[in-house]
Amino acid sequence: MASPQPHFEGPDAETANETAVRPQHTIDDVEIQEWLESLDSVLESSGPEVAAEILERLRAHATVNGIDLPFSANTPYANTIPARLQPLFPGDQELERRIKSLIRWNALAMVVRANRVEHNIGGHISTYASAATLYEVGFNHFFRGRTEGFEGDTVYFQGHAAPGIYARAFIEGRINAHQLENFRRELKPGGGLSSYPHPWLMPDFWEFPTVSMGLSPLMAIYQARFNRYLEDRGLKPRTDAKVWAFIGDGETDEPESLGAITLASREKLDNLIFVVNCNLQRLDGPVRGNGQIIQELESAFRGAGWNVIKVLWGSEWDPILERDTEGLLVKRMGELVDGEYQKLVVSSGAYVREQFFGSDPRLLQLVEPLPDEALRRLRLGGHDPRKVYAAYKAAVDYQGSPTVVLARTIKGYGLGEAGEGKNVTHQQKKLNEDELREFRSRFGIPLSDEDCIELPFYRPPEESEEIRYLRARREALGGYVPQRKVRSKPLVAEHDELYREFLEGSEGREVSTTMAFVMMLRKMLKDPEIGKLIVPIVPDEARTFGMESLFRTVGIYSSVGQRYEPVDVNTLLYYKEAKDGQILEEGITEAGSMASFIAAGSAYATHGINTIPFFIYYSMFGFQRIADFIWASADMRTRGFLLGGTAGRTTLAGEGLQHQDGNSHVLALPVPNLKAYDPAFAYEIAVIIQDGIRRMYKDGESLFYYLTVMNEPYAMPAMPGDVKDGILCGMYPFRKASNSRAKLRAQLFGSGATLNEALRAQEILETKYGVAADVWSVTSYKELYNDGMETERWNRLHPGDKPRVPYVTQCLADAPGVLVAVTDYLKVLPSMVSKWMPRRLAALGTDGFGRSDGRAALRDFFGVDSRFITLAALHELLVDGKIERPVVDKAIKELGINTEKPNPITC
Ligand SMILES: Cc1ncc(C[n+]2csc(CCOP(=O)(O)OP(=O)(O)O)c2C)c(N)n1
Ligand SMILES: [Mg+2]
Repeated sequence: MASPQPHFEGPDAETANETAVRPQHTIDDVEIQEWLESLDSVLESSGPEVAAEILERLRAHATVNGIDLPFSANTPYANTIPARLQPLFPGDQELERRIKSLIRWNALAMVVRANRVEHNIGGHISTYASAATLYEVGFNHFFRGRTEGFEGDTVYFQGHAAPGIYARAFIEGRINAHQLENFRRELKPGGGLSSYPHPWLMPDFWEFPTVSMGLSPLMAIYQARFNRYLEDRGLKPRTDAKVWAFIGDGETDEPESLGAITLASREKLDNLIFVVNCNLQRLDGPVRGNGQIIQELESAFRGAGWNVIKVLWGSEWDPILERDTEGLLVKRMGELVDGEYQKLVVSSGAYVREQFFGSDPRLLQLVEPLPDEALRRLRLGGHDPRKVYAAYKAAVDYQGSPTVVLARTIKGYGLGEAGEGKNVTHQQKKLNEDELREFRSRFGIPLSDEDCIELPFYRPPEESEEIRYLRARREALGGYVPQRKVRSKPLVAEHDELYREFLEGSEGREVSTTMAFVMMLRKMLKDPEIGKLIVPIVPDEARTFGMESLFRTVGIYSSVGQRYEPVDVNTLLYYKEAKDGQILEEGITEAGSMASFIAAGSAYATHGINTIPFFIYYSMFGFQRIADFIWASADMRTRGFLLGGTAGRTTLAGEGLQHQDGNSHVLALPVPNLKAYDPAFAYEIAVIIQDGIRRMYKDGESLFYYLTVMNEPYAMPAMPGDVKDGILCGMYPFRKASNSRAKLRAQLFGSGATLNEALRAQEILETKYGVAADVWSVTSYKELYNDGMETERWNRLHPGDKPRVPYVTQCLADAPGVLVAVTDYLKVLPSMVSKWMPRRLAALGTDGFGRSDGRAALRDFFGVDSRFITLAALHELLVDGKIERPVVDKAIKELGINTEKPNPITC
């Protein structure tokens, strides 16, 4: 077999370099042997710490003497914990093996049966097959449930391993056979099981949505950090609870997977354990056919300061390794690339002997006493409970940094010809009769040849040893995992006082909605009930939003306090970091900030604490950039407020096309439990936030909120009467026409910053063209759309009942004249509700790329300023035959509109 240079092993690269400049000396085996023996004797007499110290000193000595040792963050391709340092396995290994086998069987049965009933319904066998031992050791010995007295461990399960987690819950008696039968068929009577971990679909079971790859590792890191934040701020007692994240080796290709690992080590998150299931395969084939994914990950994690524990070889290798006094076997292990390792998995013992051990006669000698069959059955570390237990034990005991366990496994383990280690295994969901019988026999499932091909779910009797053992283990560990429960108590106060001042306007003072929001936030932070629960989150944009005053008042969270005197210490608003700081200043990571938002917004369930996150960010870098995290937070029933700052395509002046957001309200449409608002005035924001806190934290609704706030200053009016319901439902009349008897009438709809343009147009229309226009504030097209759709749906399903009327239609029942809407977002927003309006709607919006320019120029460019609104109203009147063409021609001239300017969508 060809043995290309391994990518991450240092010595070979080193020798290759050296041969170019130095005469080659053959290494004297005897000399090497002597060095190894002396190291062994130090190890034996003085232990690993002294041995490590000597090696460190040797390395320093070598450097001083001009030996250029290449940098390597890798250790040899061997288990990090040698056999002699392995703790005793505390469980009943045989019984645990039987339980695991039953879970394997049921996991396989549920997927194969589902696909027999409904062709192509999907599901995965091979992921759990590779990870079963990794999970079972966790379930039997490590994952602690949430109890009254202890918060419990937090486990992120690999999404595609869900069948195994269901199968365990079945054996535990938490999921019944009917549900298993309806895996991936949730709509069947009596319910089924969702394909992957989805708290939205199974809110009593799953806690964390993990199946979109890369999200869970990042979420787990920020979850572990948020746990510390809660402790440092005194919101929960300090505990030794752990956050476990099980991820695939292929999954580590996602930039999010490794993107925040330095945060974890910087924050010394020894409450965090990653377990990477290194089956060396992803969906299509090998993860690194030409390299070594384990060594690559080791160097990345070690380089980032993590404690890395490799679990590569099972116990069967120990005696062979012991016989190998020259270190040849470990060297050989490091030589193969993953593609070769995969080949060994599917090959015979004779092939293993020839290709793996056959590279050196001394290696062959090591395994001479073993028959071929024994060579084929040399287990990998991730399938050996003793090795996995040792790794987990070391991981939970480790202090000072997070730990990653890199466990080598075989994808499709146990599937034999049906897919073990094969490239097609990821999608294997059918087994023929022989393959089923073989699987049954291999794992000792008590089913006959005939019965097993029917794939019955198998659960041993209640009083069986297996069930009693499994129950006892879970009891000892505090209950079942996963399990989701809302643990927080609802808030009680109404908070009217908090928001009252914002309902009264700014008395002519010009402020932006961002400033108004920050003032509100400042007040909320002082509130006796919710003050301490607020979690302000910023991705390095606090100054952009005028929030720097909060640095001083509530502090920026830092797990180590502030070890330096800040450069601006003499100023009022100095940069104050503190151990009990409240602001999460995440640095330039919207994804990380969103993960903090998720941790804080789900603490009501995870910790029983009603933390209320306010994550404020540059609105263009929200939905556009991290929509998948937002979707996951929706799935997870996260509560809180997302604030898209500096929002609006024409309101954020100067920044150009990458910054100016005309999209986010469209991108917010698909998220079902997200309320999205584009408020124009401070009182609208106050009403929305007060109501949002009530609905989420008093009434316990699974909602979250998105508000866009802008940086354009203008006077904030007082709330015009009691329009709270209108604000929340999506629209209300802001300013009626002064002359409602006029012959020419119009209705103008503005939102956010464009509301002021509509108000200016109202004036122009009235004073110059004799058109009396009413102006409406549309706070949420999404609310209007959902209401209209629901009304239509209900009417369709109840043709015999009195038809319901959409809210938009009700609002406009007596509203005369032509209709014009203007938004700083895409025209589709107003257009999507026009069908429920009494007449044709002219929609103005900002479709197209942005430009770097001032607000006035941008609003001219997109055609959304007061002049274009005026023109749109006049044109609608012309189409209706209410005015003559010369009026419109004249208006175009008077308004200074260039009729030949290009369409912003095409330029
Ligand atoms: C973001 C994302 N992209 C693609 C997929 C589709 N997908 C599902 S499993 C899989 C391969 C997983 O490989 P690995 O992470 O190694 O897990 P294994 O099943 O081998 O344990 C892919 C590409 C996904 N679930 N999420
Ligand atoms: Mg994999």
